[in-house]
Amino acid sequence: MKNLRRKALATASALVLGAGLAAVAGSPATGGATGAESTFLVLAPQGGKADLAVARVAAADGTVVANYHQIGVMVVRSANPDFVTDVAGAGVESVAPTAGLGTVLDEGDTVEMTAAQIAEATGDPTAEPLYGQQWDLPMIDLPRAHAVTTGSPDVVVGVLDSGISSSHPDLATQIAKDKSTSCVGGVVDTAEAAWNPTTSDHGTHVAGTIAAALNGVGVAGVAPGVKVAAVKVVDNELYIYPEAAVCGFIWAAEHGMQLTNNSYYIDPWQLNCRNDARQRPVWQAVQRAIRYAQNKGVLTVAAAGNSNFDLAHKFVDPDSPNNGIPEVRGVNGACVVLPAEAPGVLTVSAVGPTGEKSHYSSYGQGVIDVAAPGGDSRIRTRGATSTTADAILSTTFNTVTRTNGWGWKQGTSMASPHVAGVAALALSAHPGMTPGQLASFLARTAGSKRCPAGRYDPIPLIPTGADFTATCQGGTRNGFYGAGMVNAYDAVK
Ligand SMILES: [Ca+2]
Repeated sequence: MKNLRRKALATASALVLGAGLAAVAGSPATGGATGAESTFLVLAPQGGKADLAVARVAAADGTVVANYHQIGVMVVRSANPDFVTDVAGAGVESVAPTAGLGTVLDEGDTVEMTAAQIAEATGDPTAEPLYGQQWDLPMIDLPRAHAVTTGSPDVVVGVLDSGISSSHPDLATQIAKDKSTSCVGGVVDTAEAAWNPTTSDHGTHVAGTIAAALNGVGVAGVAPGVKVAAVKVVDNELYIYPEAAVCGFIWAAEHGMQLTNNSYYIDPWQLNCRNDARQRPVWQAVQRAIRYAQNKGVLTVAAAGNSNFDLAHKFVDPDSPNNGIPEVRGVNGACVVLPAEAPGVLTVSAVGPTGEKSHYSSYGQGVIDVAAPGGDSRIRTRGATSTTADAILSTTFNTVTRTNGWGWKQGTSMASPHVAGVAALALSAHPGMTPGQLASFLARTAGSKRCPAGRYDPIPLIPTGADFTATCQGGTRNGFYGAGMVNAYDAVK
C-alpha cells in the first residue's frame, strides 16, 4: 500500500481541456438573478454541522442540489456572480466553482466485431463463443480460478464510468439495478435511462470485463458471478466533473459496494496548478469522498493512464513549457490526480499479449501497485502491423445505432477492470477483508514480473516518430508492473 503519493497523469485530455470551460450547462436563472447558473462545491468543516453553510448558501442566492452531509460537501447551483464571496463566512470552510475542472474521458477507439465474426464464433453453445479471443483471461490464470468460484452475487462492483447498457445480452443479468444511478451533475438520478450509456460505451466495455455472463453468448467476464452497478459520472460531452465523482464515491459507499472501478482521472495537472487556490476545495471534496468510501469498506481500483508517463517523476512535466526546458511545477497536495493518487487506491498499469508493458501505459515506481492485461495492438508483432485482436475484447454499445455488440478497446482503462474483477473473486472466496487487506492480498498473490533490462522500447520497428521508450526501476516490486500481474487463481484458492 502506498501512502500519500504524489503523481500526475499527463493525459491526452490536455488537447481538449479547454472545452470543459463551456461544459457546465447554464440553465435559465430564477429568482431575479442574472446570468447563467454555475455549479459550486461548498465545504463545511469536516465533521462539523452543515446547518450554517446551508443557510449561507440560501442567503447568497444559491440552491443546494445535493448535500453530501457525510463529508460536509454540498453541490450548489447559483447565478449570483458574487456567490463565492457572498457565501464565505462562519460555517463555510471553502467554496469553489467547478467550471473548467472537468476532465475528458480518455475513451479510446472501439473496433466492433462484425455480425459475421460473431456468427462464425458461435459454433460451441456449451462455452462462451468468443472466449477463444480473450487472451487476457488465461493470462491472469482465470480458468483455474473459475473452477473454484466465478464470484458471489453478494459482491457488487461499482463501475464509475459512462453507464452500462442494461439491454446487453451479456450484461442484462449482471447489473445490480437497485444500486445503479447517474451522478452526472453531482445529483443522483436512479432512472434506468439515466445510467444507460448515451454518448460513450466505455463503461459498458469495462463492465463486461468485470462481469460479462457465462451464458453461451459473447464473452466471459473475470467475475461473472458478481454484480456490477452502473454509477454514471461521465456527461454527454465525455467530461467527468468533480461533483459527479463525489456523488459516485458516496453512492458506492452508501449502497454496500465493496469495490469501485475507476477507469478515468480527475486531472488538474494540465491546468495551471500553480494558481490552485480556486481548485483546492474541489480536490479536497473529492478526497473526502474517496476517504469516506474507503472507511465504509470500498476498495478503489484505478487506471494509471495512457501517456507512457513516469508517474514517479511527475514533478517535472516534460510537455510544459514547450521550449524544451522542463519546468518543475509548483504542485502541492491540493493538485493531486484523483482517484489514482489518493491514499489506499489500488493503481493499475497495462500489459499487452506478450505480458510486457503496453506501449501507452503510464508507470512509476511506488505508484503502480499491480499490472493486468489492457491490450497492445502494436506490441505482439513488434511494430510490423497493428493487430486489433491484441486489444481487449468485451461488450460494446454502439451509441449511434443504439445496438449492443462486442468489440476491442485497449488502455489502462481495460486493465483496471481485470483487477477489479480479480478483487471481486478474491472477496467472494475470502469475504470480510477490509479495503487495505484486499489491496495487500492482491499484491501478495500477484505474479512478480521483473523489469526489462536497459531502456524499454516496445515498438522499435514502427517509424512513427513517437517515443514509447521507458525505463523501469525497482526489483520484485517495480515501476512497470508494481507487485506483478494479478493472478485470479492465487486470489481464490
Ligand atoms: Ca457471455
